[in-house]
Amino acid sequence: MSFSLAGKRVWVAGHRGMVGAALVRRLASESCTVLTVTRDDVDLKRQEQVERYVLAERPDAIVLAAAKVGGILANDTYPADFLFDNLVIETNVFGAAHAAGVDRLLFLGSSCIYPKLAPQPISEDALLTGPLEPTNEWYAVAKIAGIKLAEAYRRQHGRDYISAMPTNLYGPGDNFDLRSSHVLPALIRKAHEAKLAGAPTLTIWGTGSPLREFLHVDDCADALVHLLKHYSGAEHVNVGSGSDLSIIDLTRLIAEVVGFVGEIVTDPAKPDGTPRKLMSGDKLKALGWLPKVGLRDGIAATYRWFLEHRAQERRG
Ligand code: GFB
Repeated sequence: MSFSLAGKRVWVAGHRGMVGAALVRRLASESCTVLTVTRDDVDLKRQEQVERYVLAERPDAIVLAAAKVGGILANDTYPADFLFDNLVIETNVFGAAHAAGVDRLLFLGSSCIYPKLAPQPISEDALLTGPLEPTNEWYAVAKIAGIKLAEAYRRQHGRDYISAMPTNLYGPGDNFDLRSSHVLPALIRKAHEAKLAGAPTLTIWGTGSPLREFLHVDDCADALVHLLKHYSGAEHVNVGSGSDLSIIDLTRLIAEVVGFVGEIVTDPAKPDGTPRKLMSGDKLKALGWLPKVGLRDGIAATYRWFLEHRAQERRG
């Protein structure tokens, strides 16, 4: 299968988010026109605004990277927001795309769609084979609905809509707010602040034993463009790095990169979440794609981005 991006108009919905911004950077090297619109002009939660925009702009393809996202505590604390906002964004964008005759759409899910105790590494066909992880089931249900929307429009209307399931992502543009962030940016910030303060300890949430797979967002964007150009099919495709590590080992690695030399302390009162969610990358590999950014290099680059961004914030 081949979908040429040359001369095409591609709308990146959610271009201000970490993934959307990486996609815009990556698509700059394709000979296509990238369409973006801010929330002030088009609120993706307002159906008529989304319909009007898509009808007016007539993109040839849409990448739906807009979503309400957050780490384990945010997911657990705001279940209604994670379920409702994501469902509304998805139904609005899929509905507007179909109504305007847009025939190509790439939907982004998340590795948390899989059952909490799925056999590892998790292959695509594990979807809906068991109960979800309770801390993020609201978000997972919304993302499963998105996969099913893509599949349903394909089945009923012959639309070429596809879905990708990225693993835990990190990189430039990440959220470093400790209340809502994912673990990797949270630990970069905690390690940095502990180093500056000369603190003897750094506290991480949970037991430190859960295993997580991480992928740099630039690798993710590259994989998504690859899928956009080369994949058509009803089944979603996992997008991961192929290896995982424990949260405690991740903390040690981040402490080393940042230069924090104190002790790492666990806080078992905070949730661990799913014990492991390493995805199988076989399908994407068979489609001819492999990741490039190693975890240590990716963390170092993200730490540089964090320092630069903070410096800019202070100057601004
Ligand atoms: O990245 P994270 O928030 O989300 O947490 P999930 C991963 C693991 O890191 C959990 C631990 O076991 C956390 O308890 N952790 C340790 C920390 N210290 C910290 C910290 O300071 N901050 C955070 N945030 N975690 C999310 C889902 O699950 O993954 C979403 O809730 C989505 O729906 C996303 O799927 C990719 O990996 O557990």
